[in-house]
Amino acid sequence: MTTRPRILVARAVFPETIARLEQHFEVEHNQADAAWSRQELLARLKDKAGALTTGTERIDAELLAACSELKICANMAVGFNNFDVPAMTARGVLATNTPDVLTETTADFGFALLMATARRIAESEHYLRAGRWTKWSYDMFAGAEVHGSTLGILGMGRIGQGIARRGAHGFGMNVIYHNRSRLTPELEAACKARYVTKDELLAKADHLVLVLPYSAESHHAIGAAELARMKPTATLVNIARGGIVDDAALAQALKEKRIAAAGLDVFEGEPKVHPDLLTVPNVVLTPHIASATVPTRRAMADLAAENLIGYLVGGQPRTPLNPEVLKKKP
Ligand code: 8YV
Repeated sequence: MTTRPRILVARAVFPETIARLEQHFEVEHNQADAAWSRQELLARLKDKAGALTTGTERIDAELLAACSELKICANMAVGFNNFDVPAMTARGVLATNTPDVLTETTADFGFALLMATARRIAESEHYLRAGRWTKWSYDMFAGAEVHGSTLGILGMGRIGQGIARRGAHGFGMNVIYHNRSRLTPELEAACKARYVTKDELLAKADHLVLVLPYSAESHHAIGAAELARMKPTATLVNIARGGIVDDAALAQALKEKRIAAAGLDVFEGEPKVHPDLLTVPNVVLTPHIASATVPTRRAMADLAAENLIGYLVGGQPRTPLNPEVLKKKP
């Protein structure tokens, strides 16, 4: 009897994904609401050939040293800041993520958060539900203009470009961006986006959307100094990663109305949220749901499963992050 590879699914996912994986693997999966602790994850991974992770499980040199059977970690997320990719490559462990399948959905959400923030939708809904709407007033929940305003984008990968296209083509916005590298002229034309320095981006954006990957380099890319350079009428939207924004500095800036408002889907230390952000009214807070539509989450789970099956059973993984590992596969 041939033994099937053992894999770990670190968080609860669609039952259909588990059923599909069970056709090929012995699957141990976390059916609880909560994530396993680091120690528990490490203990459970020791005898596994693969893992389906969801973007929060830290896969680093220490864990890899303890899990000598591990061959692949398939993140069900496009972001992979939970992976130490060089350490994985050194150990011959394949890393995969789920790009493309969530681009448009996440860009939709970025735009929704921008609209909700600029037009004060959450704040006004709370007011109405609290029974406080008793009269009309000329300035009641008067927010910031979206159409025709300047949209700034920090990080111009696939999702950033999706937001730029929505802003330029749907809302006639003047789009400026800053990124580690400039887009090709063709891509800039498709998004009608103009490359600027980070300083110009901060100074000119009416709405600044953060879509850059998290790394040591982007840690607190928006802190007190950057917030001070923004217009007092500006809004800030973060759909990238907590840690890119200094949440304490942001809460202070919002309290003092040094910027008008913020929309945040990600937080430093989430699911904990900085207590000061919970008390300021001019911030829209959502629990890391930018990719959360049923079809997109299914597509992400399918792609992560296909990467595991492709690598451990046969065929090819679809979206490897360290393809050099494939060349060394015995
Ligand atoms: C995920 C994300 O929902 O893809 C990403 O990088 O942040 C989200 O789409 C999250 O990582 C859980 O899978």
